[in-house]
Amino acid sequence: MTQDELKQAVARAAIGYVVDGEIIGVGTGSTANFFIDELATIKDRIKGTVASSEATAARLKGHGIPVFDLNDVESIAVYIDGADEIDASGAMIKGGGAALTREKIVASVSKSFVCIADGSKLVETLGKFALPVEVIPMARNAVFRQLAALGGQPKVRVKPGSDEPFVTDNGGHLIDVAGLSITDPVALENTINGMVGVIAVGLFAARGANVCLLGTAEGVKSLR
Ligand code: ABF
Repeated sequence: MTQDELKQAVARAAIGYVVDGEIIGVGTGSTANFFIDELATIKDRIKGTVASSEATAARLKGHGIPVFDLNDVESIAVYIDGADEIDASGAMIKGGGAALTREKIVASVSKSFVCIADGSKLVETLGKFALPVEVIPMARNAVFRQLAALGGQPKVRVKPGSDEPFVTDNGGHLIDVAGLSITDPVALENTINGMVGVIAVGLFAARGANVCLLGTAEGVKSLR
């Protein structure tokens, strides 16, 4: 099976976690996009969605699926999203798709977090994927120096074909930190969150996934 077929399989399996009549939190990325397309086939069963990025909101609206502002929502039954890496405990690195901050916000309000990923995302120790950190632009270089002091190799994410910093949906810049071996994800998440100027770090460890559906050649496996 191709990687896309594996992603599509887990996206289909995630439909089983959709709660009828409720609001669903929806992630960002190619696997989440497959989930959105599957969700469209049962859109009459749900009240609506909260999106984790402008791109996800546009795709949902394109299917005629209601998209609510999080400030107008009391609770979210389940959050369904991809990941860049996930370990056996359900801790994740997210943010390759530049949506980590809103993903973390929507996940934090959701009763349950279902991660959907192709099997290649499962790792023993997080960190092979460069850890994304969203920062307030004026603090970019100050945070960059602190991240380098952690022993990683930070790099400012730039716009394609440019050396201008990429700008997120929230007006933030992104620093991707390579070379970290994250043996204590919760501790590192707290350390980086404590750096002044950091908006969010792409470590979802203090609140990881409750369920992780992995697409493999042998079928969809539930990690947790
Ligand atoms: C999103 O899913 C991002 O946090 C993460 O980067 C992305 C994974 O992308 P894909 O599903 O395309 O592999 O939640």
